[in-house]
Amino acid sequence: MSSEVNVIKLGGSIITDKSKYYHIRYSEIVRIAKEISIAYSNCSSRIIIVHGGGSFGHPTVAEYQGVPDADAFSQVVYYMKELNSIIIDALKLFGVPAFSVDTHAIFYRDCNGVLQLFSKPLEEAIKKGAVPVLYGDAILSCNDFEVLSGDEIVWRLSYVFRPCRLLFAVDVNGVYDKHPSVPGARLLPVVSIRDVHHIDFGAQNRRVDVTGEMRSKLMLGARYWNSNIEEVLIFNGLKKDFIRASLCKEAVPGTKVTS
Ligand code: IP8
Repeated sequence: MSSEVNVIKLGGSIITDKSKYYHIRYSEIVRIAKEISIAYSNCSSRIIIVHGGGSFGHPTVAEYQGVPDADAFSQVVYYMKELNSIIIDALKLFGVPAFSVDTHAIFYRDCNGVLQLFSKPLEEAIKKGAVPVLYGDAILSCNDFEVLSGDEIVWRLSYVFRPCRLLFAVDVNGVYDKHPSVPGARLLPVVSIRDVHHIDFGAQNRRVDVTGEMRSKLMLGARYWNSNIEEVLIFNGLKKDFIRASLCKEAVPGTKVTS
């Protein structure tokens, strides 16, 4: 059993179908829950799961054109909790002691733009072998409401857990130097967050996504990088056994992110 905390982000596009509204990918969720359960029993009980908004969060935010008021806030939270419950149900089906942590209840953006977090419950849960499941969500900020991406949650949690591994399970094989459909596009085995501005993300971010995809994942890394981070991996969470293998520290094809 390894001692570091594994923070794994389940991208919204692997747990939902983003081409439709409020559409769950049940078979993928069940497979993922089973893989996490095997990893929990065999390799690491120190797991925090964060999932994206997928076809629950993003269309709701798009419909309201952001989170302009209390009504929009309430609706986004409502749909995200629906999605979160489905993930929790699947994990519990496979015996993972997962429990929901409402992002909007522990995160707050202060007037200096700093993302404040009440992390104590997460720290205690990890010590006791419970598996917190957070999600991209709407949160309260100094003057307004805003969307907090699951990616930023993952990077922010790296300040709390030492050492930690950050695992991003997405629906592509990793970071490419251009869109994979472009002839000659290369999967990058390693990306330094210092080189992020050289990558052409334009076509990689073609879907409707209110928080941005690969680019913002890496830009956030540049902002949050710190010495607690042992490893950052972006890999294809739709490939069978990759999620289990990543949690068990086995080699998984993908892109390693370095400082
Ligand atoms: O899918 C966004 O989280 P993400 C959450 O991790 C909402 O970017 C509410 C759209």
